[in-house]
Amino acid sequence: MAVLVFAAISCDSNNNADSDLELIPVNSVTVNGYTVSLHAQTELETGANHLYWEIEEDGKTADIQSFTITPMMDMGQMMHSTPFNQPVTSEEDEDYLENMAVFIMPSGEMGSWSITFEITKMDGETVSGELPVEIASSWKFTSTRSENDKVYYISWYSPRKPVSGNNELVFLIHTRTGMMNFPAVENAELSVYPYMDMGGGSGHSTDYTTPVAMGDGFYEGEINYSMSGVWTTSVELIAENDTLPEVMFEYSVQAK
Ligand SMILES: [Cu+2]
Repeated sequence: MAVLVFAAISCDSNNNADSDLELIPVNSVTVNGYTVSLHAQTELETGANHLYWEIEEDGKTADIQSFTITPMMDMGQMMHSTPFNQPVTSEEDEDYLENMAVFIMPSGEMGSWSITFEITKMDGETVSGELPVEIASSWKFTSTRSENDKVYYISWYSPRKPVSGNNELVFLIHTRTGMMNFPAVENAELSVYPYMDMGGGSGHSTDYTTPVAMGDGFYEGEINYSMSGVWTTSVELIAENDTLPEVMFEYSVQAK
């Protein structure tokens, strides 16, 4: 489902420079003759990332039964995972297995990330390993907490590169039910407000439609930026009859 949503967005937004699959290498490791290479569209960062995996044996795409992953952050006192799904054949390029991972913290003094993987070979034997990854901090991710301490992770999914004029406005929302469990929040309501501060106490909003639930934690709307420059967008989440503390995204919109 996530892949379908992504594909739909790519087709709709002809202003999007990365709608063609252009990948950069992130990291790779060889275990028992299998080389596992991770690619992505940009450097990995907090919020939603599409991960593209290539598994090779003797320089050719390996014939395997399955490939599964688990992203883990080691924080010394504890370890935790993050919202993610398992790789499936990419619809954009079938040479890759593709999945999405929403990294909830950047790498740094707090801890380090790695993605553990398991390959099931055709004979049923398994090969496992891990790939360290570096997660940069980005403006596209934030979180908010309810009074009874339930945490909600809010990812700014689209536009990844906001431009003046019309953009798909898509958020992705998850919660946490354990250190390894981060389910999508499917039936929340969002209240958003884009604003441009023009200085001297004046400012303005712009045309937009409120993102609505599309399943799998995706909330889709549209935004039409009337100007390039620095914008903020506040997001208020109403989940389980609870209105959560407002969060704010701040980013710059490029002239088209
Ligand atoms: Cu962490």
